[in-house]
Amino acid sequence: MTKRALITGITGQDGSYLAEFLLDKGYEVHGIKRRASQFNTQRIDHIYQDPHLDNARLRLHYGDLSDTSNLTRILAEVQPDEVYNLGAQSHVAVSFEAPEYTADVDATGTLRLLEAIRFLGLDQKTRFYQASTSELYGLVQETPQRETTPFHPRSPYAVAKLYAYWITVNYREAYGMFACNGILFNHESPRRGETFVTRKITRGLANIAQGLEHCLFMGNIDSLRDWGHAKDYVRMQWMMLQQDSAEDYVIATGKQYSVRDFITWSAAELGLRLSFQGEGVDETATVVDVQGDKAPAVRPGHVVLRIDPRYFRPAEVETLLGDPTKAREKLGWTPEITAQEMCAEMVAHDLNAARRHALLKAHGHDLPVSREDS
Ligand code: NDP
Ligand code: GDR
Repeated sequence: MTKRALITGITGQDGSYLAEFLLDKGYEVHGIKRRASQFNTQRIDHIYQDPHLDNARLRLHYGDLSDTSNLTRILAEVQPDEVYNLGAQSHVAVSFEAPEYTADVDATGTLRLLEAIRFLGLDQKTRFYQASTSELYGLVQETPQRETTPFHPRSPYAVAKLYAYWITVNYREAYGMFACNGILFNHESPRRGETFVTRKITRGLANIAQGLEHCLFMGNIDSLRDWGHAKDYVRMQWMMLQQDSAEDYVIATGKQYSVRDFITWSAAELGLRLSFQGEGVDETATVVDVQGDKAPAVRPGHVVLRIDPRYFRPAEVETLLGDPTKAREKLGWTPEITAQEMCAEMVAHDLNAARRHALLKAHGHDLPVSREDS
C-alpha cells in the first residue's frame, strides 16, 4: 500500500527536503501551500508533478494554518498516514514584530491540525510530527540541552512553539494519538531562507565578492549555535514516525560555534581572510588578504561587515548546544554533514548565483539584488 503524507510548510526549507525524501521512499506526498501574489514554489519546482497525470505522487493544496475549515477539508480529502507540521512563521526576530500572527499560526495552527485529525476520526490512523525547536530552551537551564532540560522561551515565536509542543504531548496523552515532537536545533542549507543568519552571511559575502553589495550589517555575532544540515534533519523527522511508540527527540550535532566563526569560514571559502576590530556595536571586519579568483571585487582594507543594533533582538538566545544521545541510541541517527561542509556548500551555491547576477550586470542587465531587513 502506498503511504500518504501531508506536509504543512512544503514550500519551506525543510518541507522541500522532506518532500524529496518521502517521494524517494515511494510515498504519495500532499503539501499545503499558501496563496501568494507571486510564485512561492521555487524550492519544490524541481519535483513538481503535473496534477493532470493520473500517477502524480506530489499534490499541492491551497491552504493556511490559520484556517480551520480549510485544514479539515484537506485532511478529510487526503486521509494521510502521516502529517508533518512544518508550516510556521519561523523567524524569531519577526515574531517580535508580529507576535499575535505568530501565535495564531505556530501555536493555534498546531491545535487546529490536531483537533481536525481527531474530529475526522483519524486519530488512530494518522501519525503526527510537530516541528519543535531548540528555541524552547531560550535562557538555557542546562548545557548541553536534552529532552529533559526545562524550557524558558525568549520570543513570541518560542512561546508559540511551547504551546505547540505541549498540545502535541497532550493529544498523545489524552487521545492516544501517535504524536511526536522533534526538538530540532538550527539547521541550514542552500535552501535556507535568506534572512536567517547563515544564509544572510553566505549570500551577503558572495554578493560582496562579486561587487553586487558592499557591506554586510549584522546583529549579535557572539551568539552561539549548534548548526546541522537540513537534509540530515528531515531524515530524522521521518524516522520518528516509524517507531513503535511516539516519543520526543532532540536533534542536534552536539557541536557549537559562534556566528563570528560562520562569518570567518564563509569568507575563507571565498579566499578572504578577515580581521575583526573594535568592540560591541563598533566592531567591524576588514579584509586583510585575498586569495584566488572568487572575490574579484574585493581588495585588502575593504570593510565587509559592520554591526547594526537594529538586528539585536529584544531578548536574545545567547547559546544553544544540543545533546542528540537519545536519537543516536534509540534510532541510530547521527548527522552526516558537518557545519563547515554545510557552510562550504552554501557559499558555493550563493557564489554561483552571484556570478550569474554579475555576468548579467556586465552585459547591461542591471537587476536589483533582493534585500530584506532582518
Ligand atoms: P521556513 O521558514 O523555510 O518554512 C516555513 C514554511 O511554513 C513555508 O512553507 C511557509 O510558506 C509556511 N507557512 C508560513 N506561514 C504559514 C501559514 N500561515 N500557513 C501555512 N503555511 C505557512 O522554515 P524551515 O523549513 O526552516 O522550518 C520548518 C519548521 O521547523 C518551522 O515550523 C520552523 O519553525 C521549525 N524549526 C526550524 C528550524 C531550523 O533551524 N530551520 C529549527 C527548529 C524548528 P511560504 O513559503 O509561503 O512562506
Ligand atoms: P534563530 O536563527 O533565531 O536561532 O532561529 P537565526 O539564524 O535568525 O539567528 C541565529 C543567531 O544569529 C544572530 N544574528 C542574526 N540573525 C539574523 N537573522 N540576522 C542578523 O543579522 C543576525 N546577526 C546576528 C541572532 O541574534 C541569533 O542569535 C532559527 C529559526 O529557524 C527558528 O525557526 C528555529 O526554531 C531556530 O533556528 C532553532
